[in-house]
Amino acid sequence: MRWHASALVMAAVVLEAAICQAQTTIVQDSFTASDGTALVGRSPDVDLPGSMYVAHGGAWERDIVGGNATLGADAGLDLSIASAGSYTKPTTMTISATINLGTVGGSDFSFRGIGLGFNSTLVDPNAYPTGDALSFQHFTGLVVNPSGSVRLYGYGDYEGTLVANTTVDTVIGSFATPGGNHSVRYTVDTTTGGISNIYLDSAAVTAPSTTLFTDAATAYAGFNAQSNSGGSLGKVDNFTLYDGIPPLFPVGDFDHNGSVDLTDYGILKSHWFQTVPGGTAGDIDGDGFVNISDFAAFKLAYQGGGGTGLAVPTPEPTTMILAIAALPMFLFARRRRLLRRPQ
Ligand SMILES: [Ca+2]
Ligand SMILES: [Ca+2]
Ligand SMILES: [Ca+2]
Repeated sequence: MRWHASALVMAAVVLEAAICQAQTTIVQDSFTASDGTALVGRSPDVDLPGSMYVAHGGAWERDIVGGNATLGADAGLDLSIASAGSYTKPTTMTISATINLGTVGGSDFSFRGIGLGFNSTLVDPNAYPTGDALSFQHFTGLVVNPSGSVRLYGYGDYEGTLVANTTVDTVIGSFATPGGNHSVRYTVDTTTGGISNIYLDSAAVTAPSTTLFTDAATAYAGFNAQSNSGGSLGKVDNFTLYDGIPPLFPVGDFDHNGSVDLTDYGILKSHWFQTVPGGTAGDIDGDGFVNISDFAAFKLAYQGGGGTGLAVPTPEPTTMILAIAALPMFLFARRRRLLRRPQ
């Protein structure tokens, strides 16, 4: 009997490890640093062992301005994501970022705009200028054009002229308003080279059939900018590469604005003890009913999973009422702490 209990615990541990593995953040950078901090050679906030951004393209601006990675007219930045040490490069990866075209302009074609994706190599000894490949030269990924259209672009081999028969260039979606911040996210499978789960500002977009995203084509992960005018600047923020396919929104983010806050608590509270569509409106555990287990999960999500602060209440009516009554005070105290924290 004891053996069975141990086996069950082991199975639970393995399952939990598998779930965690499927959602691991392997690279994340929110570019919090002083204005002017160099991006080249920078380690992201969440980093692969020893990897740093490597520049390619022209010697245009690549630094941090206002908490964003800022790129000039032909500038690319990438990280090697090759297996190293205890880290093994995943075969299924999800890449996401917030992009802002800024003053990146010109007519739409293939790589013009801001690209989020992968490079097979960064430096081409045959490129001009020698040893410094153009930002898009070996790029495979999605490019947001100046008009807001989004293209799947691949194998940008450039030796003075585009090698058309090696280039894939397909419009897959668009942003109605090109200006301002936009989120781009998609998943690649290096065993098939396919792309899936494309989201533009959290709206799902039909993924085209492709075999572009091979292991070789995804040697580096990063972003680039290409404009028809010198001095133009585009911005990238919240650059993230996941192992596998993580949830589209954080746990507890009921209004899908990307953060877990008092508004989400209000949604949970207003649906307290109500039947709702599974996984929405305060129902975190997906059973279609908003109750104490959802509240407990929300509390953990709000605390960032740390589990400190309020004790998890037991599911008794009086405790539940007290817990719900106490949550705003707890949230308020947390917000005050956050506000006091020096930026
Ligand atoms: Ca930022
Ligand atoms: Ca929210
Ligand atoms: Ca529930």
